[in-house]
Amino acid sequence: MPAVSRREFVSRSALVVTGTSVGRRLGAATEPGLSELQARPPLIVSTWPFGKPANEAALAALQRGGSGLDAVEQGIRVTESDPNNASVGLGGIPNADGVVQLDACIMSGPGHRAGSVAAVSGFRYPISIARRVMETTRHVMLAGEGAEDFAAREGFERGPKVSPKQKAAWKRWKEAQASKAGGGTKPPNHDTIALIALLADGTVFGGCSTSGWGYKIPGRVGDSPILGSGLYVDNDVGAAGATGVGENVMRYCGSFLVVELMRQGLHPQEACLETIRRIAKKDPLGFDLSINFIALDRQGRFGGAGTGKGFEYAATCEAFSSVFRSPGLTSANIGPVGGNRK
Ligand code: SD4
Repeated sequence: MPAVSRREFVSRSALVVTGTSVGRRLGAATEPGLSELQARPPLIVSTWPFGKPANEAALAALQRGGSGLDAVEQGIRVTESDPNNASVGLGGIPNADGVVQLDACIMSGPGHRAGSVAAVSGFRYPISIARRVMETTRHVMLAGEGAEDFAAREGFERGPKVSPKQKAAWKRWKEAQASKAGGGTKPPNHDTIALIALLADGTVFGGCSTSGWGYKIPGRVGDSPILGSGLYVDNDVGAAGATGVGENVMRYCGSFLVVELMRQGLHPQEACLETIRRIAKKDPLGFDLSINFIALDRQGRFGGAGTGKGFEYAATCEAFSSVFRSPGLTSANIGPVGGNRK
């Protein structure tokens, strides 16, 4: 990977970052300057405003004396158990067959350990199953029926394969698909929780969980359970996580790239921006990719970046728990060199 010179990077980023004014209020979220994006650990950062209560649960787990893995697991379980969250856990939007299939992974910086499950139905807490895969098996990833059999043997809590609310919406979607008008039905939005944590002792942990792309082809697995794509942790450097269209993250090992750019010295937010720029330069869709990253490093610096107008993420430490708006990259402001590709 070519080294990115900091001077070159900063001057290029000035061309493409939207809305960089320091501390500007955007709705409930603040878009701060880089110098504000640093906190004394323990520090927890996660995707979307719904990450804030998850972060707070993670911090509480640490304050009770829990480990970094406990913090990640307890935090993500908050989101997985929210029946109103249509993109994480069993309240999520189902696949095209009307069944919610969940993806999740967890990573420990110490020991560089990882566990992952993909396309799991009928269990409430895929993040906990991923942790159990990591801690009790010789494998890293279990998928589909095998992962469900494992979860059943381990006694994990079950739940309905789809919520009544999402089942009704799926039926309407099916009917629209079957009718002539259905041809243009847009797939629903989808989100993910990626949650990364830096502990006071400098160790780094992370997890990721999603129900994935609504009405996806059964068996489809996105970036979220794929190490290096939806999540990556390196105890020497920091951690990164992704949300957005998994197909556009996993082809580029997006979270791994963010961490590698931090290893080269970039601030986490600059690393997220540069990753998106690198991906957009190669991809035929340019900046129309719908991808977003969060990152933190061992110095307690953190940040995020997304395509389009950017996105909102949550950061929590003992001094604050807030939702921030990331800068966004669009084809409109990249200029004549890389921009306006369709
Ligand atoms: C996926 N990346 O399955 C997840 C979904 C997501 O915003 O994050 N959507 O592709």
